[in-house]
Amino acid sequence: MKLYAHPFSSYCQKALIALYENATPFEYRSLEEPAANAELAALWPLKRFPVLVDGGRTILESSTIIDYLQIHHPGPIRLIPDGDAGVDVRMLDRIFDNYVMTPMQKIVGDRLRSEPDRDAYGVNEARATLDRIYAWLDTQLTGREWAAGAIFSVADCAAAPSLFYADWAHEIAPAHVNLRAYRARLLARPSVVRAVDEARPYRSYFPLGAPDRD
Ligand SMILES: N[C@@H](CCC(=O)N[C@@H](CS)C(=O)NCC(=O)O)C(=O)O
Repeated sequence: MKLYAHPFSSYCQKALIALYENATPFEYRSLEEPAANAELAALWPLKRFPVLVDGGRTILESSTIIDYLQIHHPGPIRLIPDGDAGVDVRMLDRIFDNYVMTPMQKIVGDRLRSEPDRDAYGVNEARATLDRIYAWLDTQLTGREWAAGAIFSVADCAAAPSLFYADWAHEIAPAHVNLRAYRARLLARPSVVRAVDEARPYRSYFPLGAPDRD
């Protein structure tokens, strides 16, 4: 199995956390390497990453990669439970991607644009979305260890990098004690520690300036 990924990419960290949770063997095709970029372009014209290649099969989209791993390379940690519990973790996975990762990327991506191309309205909207989702998540997380309850799941794989970077882009208010404590628990989980540590050499890539913490 080959994973096309960059260590600093939030969606790649999501897939990497799933792989590290189960110590699943794979070849890391780092997108720091020009050859890996050329291979990625041939696999997926949108050149979004991560992309997983297993034999003749190409799997796009981080959530689907985690789904695929559980079916074809299962390990002791089942990140997507069966039945109704599976609905809960998939729902939260979509929420972290759509309402934490997307607005975070809007704020970060805007800073990479030249001044005349910046979108102040869109960035303000993204900040407002983050404020609303932080408040909602803070309530949801009352009494929970992980996103959906007691079991670490695909939702936590999505939550870890999205909250990691979102807090850098638009800080989680101190009043959101549940959410801040959850982010800290995620950052202490060994699979997440590994993904964050592998990305450390690339912190200068963060266009808003990486804060001196985490
Ligand atoms: N929905 C995709 C999003 C992937 C994505 O946007 N990845 C970013 C890196 S975190 C990327 O490819 N950025 C490069 C680009 O937008 O061209 C997934 O879940 O894998």
